[in-house]
Amino acid sequence: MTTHLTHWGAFEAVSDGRRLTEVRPWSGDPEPMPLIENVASAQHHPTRIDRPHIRRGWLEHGPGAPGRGDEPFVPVSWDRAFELLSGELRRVYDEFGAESVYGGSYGWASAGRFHHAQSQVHRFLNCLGGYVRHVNSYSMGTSTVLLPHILGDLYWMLGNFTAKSVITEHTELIVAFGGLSPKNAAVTPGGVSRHHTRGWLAEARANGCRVVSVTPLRDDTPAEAGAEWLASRPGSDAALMLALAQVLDAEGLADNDFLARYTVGYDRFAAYLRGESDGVVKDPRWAEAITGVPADRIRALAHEMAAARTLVTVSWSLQRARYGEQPVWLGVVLAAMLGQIGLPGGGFGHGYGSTGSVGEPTRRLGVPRLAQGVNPVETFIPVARISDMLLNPGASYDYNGQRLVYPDIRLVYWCGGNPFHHHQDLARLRRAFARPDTIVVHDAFWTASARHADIVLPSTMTIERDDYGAGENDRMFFPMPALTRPHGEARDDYAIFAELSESLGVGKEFTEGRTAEEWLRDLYEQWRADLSARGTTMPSFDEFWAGEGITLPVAEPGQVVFADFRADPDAHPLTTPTGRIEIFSETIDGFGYADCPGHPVWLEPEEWLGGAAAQRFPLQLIANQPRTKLHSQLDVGAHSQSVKVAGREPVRLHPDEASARGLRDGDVVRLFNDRGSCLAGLVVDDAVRPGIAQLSTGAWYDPDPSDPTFCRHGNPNVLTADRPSSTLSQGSTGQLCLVQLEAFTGELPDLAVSAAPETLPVCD
Ligand SMILES: Nc1nc2c(c(=O)[nH]1)N[C@H]1C(S)=C(S)[C@@H](COP(=O)(O)OP(=O)(O)OC[C@H]3O[C@@H](n4cnc5c(=O)[nH]c(N)nc54)[C@H](O)[C@@H]3O)O[C@H]1N2
Ligand SMILES: Nc1nc2c(c(=O)[nH]1)N[C@H]1C(S)=C(S)[C@@H](COP(=O)(O)OP(=O)(O)OC[C@H]3O[C@@H](n4cnc5c(=O)[nH]c(N)nc54)[C@H](O)[C@@H]3O)O[C@H]1N2
Ligand SMILES: [Mo]
Repeated sequence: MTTHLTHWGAFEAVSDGRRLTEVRPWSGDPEPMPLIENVASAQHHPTRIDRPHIRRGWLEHGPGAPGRGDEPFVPVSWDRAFELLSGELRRVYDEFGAESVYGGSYGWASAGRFHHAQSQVHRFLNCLGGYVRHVNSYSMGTSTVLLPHILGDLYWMLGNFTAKSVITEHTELIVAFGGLSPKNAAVTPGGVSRHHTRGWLAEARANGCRVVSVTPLRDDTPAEAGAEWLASRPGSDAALMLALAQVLDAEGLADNDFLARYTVGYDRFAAYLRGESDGVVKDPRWAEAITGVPADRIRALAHEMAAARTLVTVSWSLQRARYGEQPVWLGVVLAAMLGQIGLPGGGFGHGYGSTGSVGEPTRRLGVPRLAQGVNPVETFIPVARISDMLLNPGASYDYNGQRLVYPDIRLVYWCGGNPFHHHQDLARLRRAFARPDTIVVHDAFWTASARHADIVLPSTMTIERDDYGAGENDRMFFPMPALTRPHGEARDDYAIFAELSESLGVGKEFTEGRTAEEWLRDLYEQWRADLSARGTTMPSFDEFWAGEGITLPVAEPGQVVFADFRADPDAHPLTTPTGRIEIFSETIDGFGYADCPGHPVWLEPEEWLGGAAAQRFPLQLIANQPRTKLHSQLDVGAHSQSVKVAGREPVRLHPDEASARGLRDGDVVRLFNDRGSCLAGLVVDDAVRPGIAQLSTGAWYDPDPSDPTFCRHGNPNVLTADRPSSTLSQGSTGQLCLVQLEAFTGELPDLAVSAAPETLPVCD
């Protein structure tokens, strides 16, 4: 048995050299995840890319030839692929410069840290002179920009949020906006070793902790928590939070000493709560009409929060929506009004149910990584502005107090991500992808992004190469020796870039004369020597490689976030402009953005159940993270396939919504709005609030050949809008949009995406 790490857990496997013959969860995992079943079953699937391919039109007519996404591919040898790609890279860098290459290449790739695809592609492009990069993420793009203005750096917080063990011991009430999802906490970037969300919540409950789960889906919080379910309208959390704040303010429950000592701007916010600034008191009755939560329940909850040690936690999904700043900011404000920030088990959290790492003890050490080099290009985009950038070269736009200009992109290089999974409004993305001269994709599978590229290079899967890895804030550092040889002619991204950089005259810069095996050993030994100089002893590389993984030390097992700020705000100020929690931000106010003013407010989104658009499209689509896979990864794998209905992605609907449409469990249905439509397989479930259609992300986009707005498989991103959360953060809003749903009555179309695309005879 050899151990291997994925973003969704560690497993032990036996291999015959070509495939895994036995897979079982890592013995140290108390709550193993069935997602590991996707790996072996996908490895030799017909959608593996077995050799380099070039799109026919590009091969015949050169860069810029139309037909991207519609044409067959021509298999070529590696030598031919390197010749064509290095020639094209040379042309673009020489004629248009590094500012014309988009190498942001957003995506999760695989868990192993040396073969981390983004590190590899960024290092490679830096050797060539740099590239236009992206900032922020689809995960937390809105919070990443907001929080430094009002509370502090999000990435610091994610590693330092109060430990789950402290919550178990001290917290009496968790108010979880967006729930505490065990399916999401199954995943950590770089891997989770020990899953324990259910166990943690069961223990907290046994210790007297109550959970209120504010979400449209009952199972966003596991049964073990025994949670009260408040099924408010999606997109309305800011109104609910304002009403909770209004009760605290009006009924003398706010901690005024805390507000005076640790925060700035409460008065201006309170004037809004009280209706002094706009004539509308934000009381529970006002919020009931918006959220659907009874006013009495809101008032009582505010009292319960003030009477208990309360953790207010907001999932990341709430900010992946229009005006997504507001519920995050208000979560901070509520926690400040309760006066519990910096106390054990109280205060504000963000993402306890969004990833496995939040609330894990803060790890003291990083793990070895390959340096990415220096990118001299200053131009960047907020990551979710990809279509805007490609469609509008030279246009200017606002972001976080800056005025920026979109570059003119000639070449797009993607390695380790799937934009036709992650971006919104896929028909628009397709138009955007038609613009550049050349699109290059490395992937192990024929994803929709690979099918929309010109030069497609087959990368290995993580089980096919030597690596090592540890998840963010995870204590286990695993060796990951290759379990099998590669599928077909697949190569490691590192090997591909090594060869390309050689032919482009920067081989020495990229490889520094090392093979991947030499890098693994050298990076490890360098790390070990650095630690040894600081008094921490680690095994030699050979011992590590032959072992079962090592346990990394943590700084302190029971951290309490902002405890030092609470103890002495002058000695330990926050990193905000005032050093205090900013309930009113002069900086944000100074930007003058109507869609994100100087203090948190309720703003009505374009697409929500309380608005006019719901007359035509009466269901709120929840496009959340999938339970049976990570994003689009290994969608062809056994566990992902096990929940499909007639081969389509499952969509969940409340029994009343199903019967109102004459639909039954197992029916194939069509979801649609003005942007697009898709098929899905119906699952009728009363865990879903009425008014909701829950279709998780991850089904590979399978456009109808005559209509790219129609996905035959169930990718919700043909329906979502390519609108930013706000001008401030320009974050993704993929979580929510409005749709209608009906029976699908036509002949069920075959899926093209579950087979390799059409290929022509080899050309060399
Ligand atoms: N509607 C809607 N859309 C969303 C979201 C939402 O909530 N709603 N959530 C968003 C979020 S939070 C995220 S993070 C994104 C995720 O978006 P992505 O991270 O782009 O999605 P993945 O499917 O993880 O894509 C990773 C790709 O890398 C490939 N890969 C794996 N290992 C390797 C390797 O070693 N080398 C190479 N070259 N490739 C490799 C995989 O096969 C896969 O195609 O989606 C976003 N999209
Ligand atoms: N199994 C699995 N786990 C994952 C991932 C995966 O792909 N698969 N992806 C990982 C990644 S990259 C990320 S960024 C995180 C994302 O973590 P999150 O963003 O927290 O996860 P989601 O599943 O998108 O959303 C969580 C829940 O929020 C609820 N919700 C949606 N809109 C609203 C709203 O307006 N108000 C309220 N109160 N609730 C709402 C939905 O019911 C949804 O199920 O998950 C990580 N974990
Ligand atoms: Mo994410």
